[in-house]
Formats: sequence, structure tokens, C-alpha cells
Amino acid sequence: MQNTKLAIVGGFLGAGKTTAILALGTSLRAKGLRVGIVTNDQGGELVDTRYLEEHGFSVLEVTGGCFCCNFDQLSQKLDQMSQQEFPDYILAEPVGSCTDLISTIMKPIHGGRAGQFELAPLSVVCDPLRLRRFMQEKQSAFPNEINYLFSKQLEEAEVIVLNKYDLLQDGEAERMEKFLSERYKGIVILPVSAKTGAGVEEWLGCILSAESRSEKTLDIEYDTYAAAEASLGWLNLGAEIRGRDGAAFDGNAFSRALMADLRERLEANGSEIAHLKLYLVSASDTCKLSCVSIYEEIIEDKHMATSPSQCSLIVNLRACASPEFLSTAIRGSLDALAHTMALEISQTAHESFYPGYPKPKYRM
Ligand SMILES: Nc1nc2c(ncn2[C@@H]2O[C@H](COP(=O)(O)OP(=O)(O)O)[C@@H](O)[C@H]2O)c(=O)[nH]1
Ligand SMILES: [Mg+2]
Repeated sequence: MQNTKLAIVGGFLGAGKTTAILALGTSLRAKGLRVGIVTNDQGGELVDTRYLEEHGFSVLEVTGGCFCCNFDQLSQKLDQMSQQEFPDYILAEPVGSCTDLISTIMKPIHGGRAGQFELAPLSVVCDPLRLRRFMQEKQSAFPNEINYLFSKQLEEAEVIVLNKYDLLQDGEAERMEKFLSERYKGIVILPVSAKTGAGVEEWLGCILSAESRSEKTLDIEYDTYAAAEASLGWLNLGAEIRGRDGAAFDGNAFSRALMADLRERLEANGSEIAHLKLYLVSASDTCKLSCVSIYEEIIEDKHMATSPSQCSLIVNLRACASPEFLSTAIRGSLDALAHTMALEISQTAHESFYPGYPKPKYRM
């Protein structure tokens, strides 16, 4: 029997990893292949997991820390996925503030420390609008440590997926490819739009027909990497939303207003957003929105077709602000909306924190 192929799809927060995994998974499934997905986050209550499950995929989570620091949990989830689903392919999304994946995940797996998997080349998804700001350094609202992390993620790639191709103007993709190929030598660069599907088959061909050959050990300063992680506050929130006296409410309007209010509070505080995600679920419908920078518009990934009277809400927010600021901001936004939209909002889960110092179990 052939080993399951494991493809790790990394890249910075908001780059489009989950969307790209959805596109890869959908294409593999259409070819009659079985796919399992493993998601990852520093906290729990993950929008990505719910969104991928909504598309009919079997998803397991590694929570409470990145794959490398939670290697035993990753190994256990990979085994569980293999035994439950007998997948031909497992697609794994490491948390977007993580790097050094070859040394801390891929080499240990290759060395037999987690199941029997054939490793695909490491893909790193890159958001070209984030890259545009990185190329014009002065316009990046992130501290230098985050730019360092962003760059190290790209440097480590075996394949750079230059995603969101559909958003680029004429000639810009070529300029970016040139910049990337001069800066990160010898790395395959593929223009892709995970959203429209353009370039996805080429990417699939590139990673699934080849094995990871990377022997490289990323030259990385862990203190700077840790400082990058520690400059982002994380907030995961769960809540139940009800229309007052059982009245139906507009879930799309509520979601848009909450995203806009949060974005405004962060912008006013000078806090760049790495990724803000919202997922609203009623008995029969869902709504999903995302925002990947204070410089960018809110993206509506999925609308609700119906007006619910009751919903559960998940918000995942990663931004350059203290955990306390994020907690206060979301409380302020929810209180304001409860009032203006006549809603009863009760919080069911809440965690806000700075990620800890990365301490991989293995580094090979
Ligand atoms: N226009 C466009 N948007 C995209 C593309 N890929 C992802 N996005 C959007 O970017 C946002 C972040 O994507 P997501 O997959 O959640 O990023 P992740 O944090 O890297 O997993 C979402 O609103 C996506 O719809 C793309 O190819 N084109
Ligand atoms: Mg994701």
C-alpha cells in the first residue's frame, strides 16, 4: 500500500492558506481521491475548521500552539486522520505566524517521528498585497520583526504560491515574481488564484508529483522570530446572538457591522490587522467575512440567504495590539451592536493572549 502523501501549506496570516487548501482539496476530491485536512492555531474555536467542514472535508485540529511546539499532538492527529479516513492526501495548515517548518516538522516526520508519510514539497502561500507593502518597506505597518518572519517564511519555501493573482494589475505579478526569484533563489514561484482556481492544477501537479527534497536548515534567529510572534495579540471569541424577543435579524448586516466596527477601532489605535475572521452560523445557513489589513476592504466570503433569529458567532482576530485591547475592542463592538440592532448577545468562549516563545519539540 502506498503511503499517504502529506502536503504542508504554510504562509503568513491571511495569505489564503485555507482558501488554497479548499481549492486543492476540491480538485483532489474531483479526481476521486480521499482528502483529510489538519488545521492549527495558538488557540481554539477556529473559523478555518468550521469553514472547511462546511465544504464537506474531514478536519482535525491541533490547537493551543503551533505544529512544531505541539509535535506530539500533530503526530496523533495525523495517525487519527489516517485511521479514520484512509486519505490519499493530508493537507496541513500550520498557524500563519509559524516558520522553520522544514527543520521542526518535515525532517522529524521524514525521520520517522510521526507515522509513515510521503512529504510533498513545502508550499508557502504569499499574499501579493502584503508583499507589495513589504516591497515598499516604509508602508508596512508591521514592526521589523514581523517583516523578518514574513521574509523567513518565504525563504524556507520549496514552492512560493503567489496567491490572489486575480487582484493584481497588469505587469505587477511579473514584477513580484522577479523580486521573489532574485531574493529567494532557486524556489519555484507559481502565480495562483485560490479564489478563482487559476493556477491551482499547476500547483497540484508541482507538489503532488514531487517529493520534498529540502535538506535546508533555515538560518533563523529565534529571538527575533519570537519577538514577531509576541508582537501580535490573539483573540478567539464565541457568542450566541439572538434577536430580541425572538425576532429575526439580518445576519449579513450584523457581521458586516461587527467587522467594520472592529476594523475602525484597530485602525484608530494604529494596530495593523494580520487576520480578522468572522463566522456566523444559524440552524441552516452561514456567513463568513475576513479582513487581512487595515489598508484593505473587508472581504465577504459567504453570505446568509436567510434571516435567523438565533446564531452562533466565532471571531478569530490576530493584530498588532495587546490582548487586553482586543478584548475591550470586541466587547465595545458587540455592546454597540446589541443596542443598535436590538440583539441579545451572550459570550460562550473567550481567550486573548500573546503567543509564547516558540519551543519546537524537534529541530533537525
Ligand atoms: N481575491 C482573492 N482573495 C483570496 C484568494 N485567496 C484567499 N483570498 C481571501 O483572503 C482572505 C484570507 O484567506 P484565508 O484562506 O482565510 O487565509 P489564511 O489565513 O492564510 O488561511 C479570505 O477572505 C479569502 O477569501 C484569492 O486567490 N483571491
Ligand atoms: Mg487559515
